[in-house]
Amino acid sequence: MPNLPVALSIAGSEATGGAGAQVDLKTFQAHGVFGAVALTCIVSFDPKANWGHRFVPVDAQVITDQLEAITAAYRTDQLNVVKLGMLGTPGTIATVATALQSRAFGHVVLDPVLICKGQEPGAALDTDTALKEQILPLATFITPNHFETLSLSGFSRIDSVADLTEAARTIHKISGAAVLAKGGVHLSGPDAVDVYVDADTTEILSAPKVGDVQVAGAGCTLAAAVAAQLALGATPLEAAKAAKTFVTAGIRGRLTSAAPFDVVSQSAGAETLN
Ligand code: PXL
Repeated sequence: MPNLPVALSIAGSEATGGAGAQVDLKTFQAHGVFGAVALTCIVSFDPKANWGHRFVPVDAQVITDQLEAITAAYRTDQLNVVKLGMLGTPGTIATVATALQSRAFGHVVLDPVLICKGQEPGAALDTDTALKEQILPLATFITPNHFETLSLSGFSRIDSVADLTEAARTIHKISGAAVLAKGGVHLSGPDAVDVYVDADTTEILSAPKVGDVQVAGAGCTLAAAVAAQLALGATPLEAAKAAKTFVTAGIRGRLTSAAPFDVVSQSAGAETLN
């Protein structure tokens, strides 16, 4: 029996389980990939303050310690894929960049989380620069949403699939990574359109929109599904397509709660896997 593939998530905890490391582990598990986590921060929504984010960063040394334990336990042939979610502060970005430089991973899937739904865009400015300078060059696969695609490409607006394609190409040129840029509900029309770009391929991935309200955790789920597929040996384009199918089913089967956003169900996504 070959060993299970292992994937590493470097991400934050979102206590309700709708985003972050919790989503990464559930998504890895749904794919039959063994998950390890180095936690970067702890997010607790505040139901008394409009479900705003209470954010506590994990100490840099503790992040380094977690990564030391994980990389000592799993050698490169077993753990070849890392997925990066919310890093949250410039200090954490520097710590993670250093760790990634000292251990080779075949695939570094970057979900370039700048802000979460409901946060003010201004909160992203300092992490934005650090992420671009230190993490982007290390990524092999990037999954920016509409806002992150604007930020990483420098485009002032993205209103069409053609704009999204040009912006994805720009991010590919800057980073060298495969890019899966997500139009989501920000582009009008009946379909949720994502654009995949790598050195050889530009491909439009579309699926009918499931309503026109955003569901939380979709970005985390998509990037984690890409990471899991890569750990299972898929090509980047195959991983992008399978991850889109997984997240679309997960949105369709979403979970409703007293929180203001519905969240993706990874169990519903798992039904797309055989
Ligand atoms: O969905 C982005 C995201 C990622 N990671 C953590 C989060 C959020 C949004 O709330 O809390 C930990």
